Amino acid sequence: MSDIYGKRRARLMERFPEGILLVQAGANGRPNRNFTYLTGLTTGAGALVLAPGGVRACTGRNYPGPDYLRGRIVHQVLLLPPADPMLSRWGEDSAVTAGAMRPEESGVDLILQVGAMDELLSPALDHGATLNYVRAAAAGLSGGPDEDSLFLDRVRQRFFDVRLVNATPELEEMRRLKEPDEIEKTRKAIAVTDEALRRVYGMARPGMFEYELEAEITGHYRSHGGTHAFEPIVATGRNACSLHYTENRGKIAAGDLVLLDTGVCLDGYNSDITRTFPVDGRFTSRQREIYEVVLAALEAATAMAAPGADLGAIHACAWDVIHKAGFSRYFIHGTSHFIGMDTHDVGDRYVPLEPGALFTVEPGIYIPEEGIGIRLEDEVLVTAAGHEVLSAALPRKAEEIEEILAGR
Ligand SMILES: [Mn+2]
Repeated sequence: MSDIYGKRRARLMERFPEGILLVQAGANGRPNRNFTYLTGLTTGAGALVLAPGGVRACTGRNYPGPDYLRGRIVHQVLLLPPADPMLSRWGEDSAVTAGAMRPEESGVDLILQVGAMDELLSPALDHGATLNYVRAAAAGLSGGPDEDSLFLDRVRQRFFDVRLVNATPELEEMRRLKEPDEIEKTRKAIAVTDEALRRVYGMARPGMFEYELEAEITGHYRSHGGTHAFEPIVATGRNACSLHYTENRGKIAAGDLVLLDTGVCLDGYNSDITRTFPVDGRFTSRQREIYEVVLAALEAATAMAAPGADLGAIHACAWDVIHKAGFSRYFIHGTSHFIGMDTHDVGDRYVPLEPGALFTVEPGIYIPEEGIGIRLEDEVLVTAAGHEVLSAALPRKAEEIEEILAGR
C-alpha cells in the first residue's frame, strides 16, 4: 500500500486529534470512496479505525502471548473480512481479507477481522469518547435508514455519553483538492478518453447506429483496462436534447450532429469529456451558429477558472454568453461539477476555488424542435497561476473538428 494513503490518514488524524475516527469500507453494497481514499482498498467490507491518542487493542485470541490481557496501544487499525472458502469458490469473497494482508504492507498498526470491532471499540466508547464518523452513504432526508444511520443508532443506544462528530466534510474537503498523484491519474484517463473520441470521429458515418460508436468507445476503454466512468451518451439529432439519453439505439442520419459525452475510469479516477460533431464532416450554417455560441460560453467560463472564483460564478458566466446570444431557454443544466474518484465528485461547490480543484465546464444548447443538441465539456484544473485545461489536446473549435473529419 503506497505511502500516499498513510499521509492522508496522518492529515486526517491531525484534524481530529480527539477520540476515535471510523470509516466503514462500504454501504449498501457499494465500496466507500472515502475508505478507498484513505487505504487504497476497495473491499466494500470492513472499516478503518484511526485513534490519534491510541486505543487499547486487547485482542488476545489474535495475539496470544505476553500481551494477551494487557493488549497494546495502537493508532491505526484495519478491520477486514475473514477469508471464506465457500464465498471464494463463487468469487464473491472480499478481494482483501484479514488473513491475507499484513500490517507492514498496509502501513497500519494492526489488522483484525471485522468481527473484532466490538472488542476493540467498546471499551473506548464506553468512557465518553468522541466518535468522529466518516459517512459511507450519501446524506439525505428521503428514504429509509442507511447503514451509517443504523450503525450510529446502535452506538447511541449502547454508549450513552459518546460524542458523535460528523467527520465527512473534512474528508470531502481533502478530496476536493487533488494531489499530484491524483492529477497524474486523471491525465491518463483523459488521454484514453481523448483517443476514444478520435476513434469515433474516424469511423462515424450516416446510416450507422449510435451503439456502434458506443462499442468503439467501450472497446478502447477495455483495451486499456478501464471501464466507463458513467453510462456513455451517444446521441444524434433530437436524441441529444434528452440530457440523460443513454439508450444509444438511434440510427444516425445524414446531416445529424453527434453528441458524445463519455469518460473512462482508470486506476480509480474518472474523466468526463463531451464533444459534438457533424457526422457528414461539415456543420450546416445553423449548426455552426449555435456551436459557436456554446464554444464561446465554454471559453469564457473556462477563462474564469482561477483561485478565488467559484463554480457559481463560472456557471453565471456561461449562462450570460448563451443568454446574450438569445438561447438561454435552451440551456437547462449547470455548467460544472467536481470530478475525481467520483464523476460527480465530493466537495463544497460554494467555497472559492483553490489550486487543486478539478472540475468540468460543460455548457450546452438543446433545441428539440430543430433536432439540434450541442454540448462541449472540458476538464479544468485550478492552479496557482490560474488554470490548466487538462483535456486541451482534444480540439474544440469547429474548423479543427471539420479538419479532423476531412482527414478520414
Ligand atoms: Mn460532466
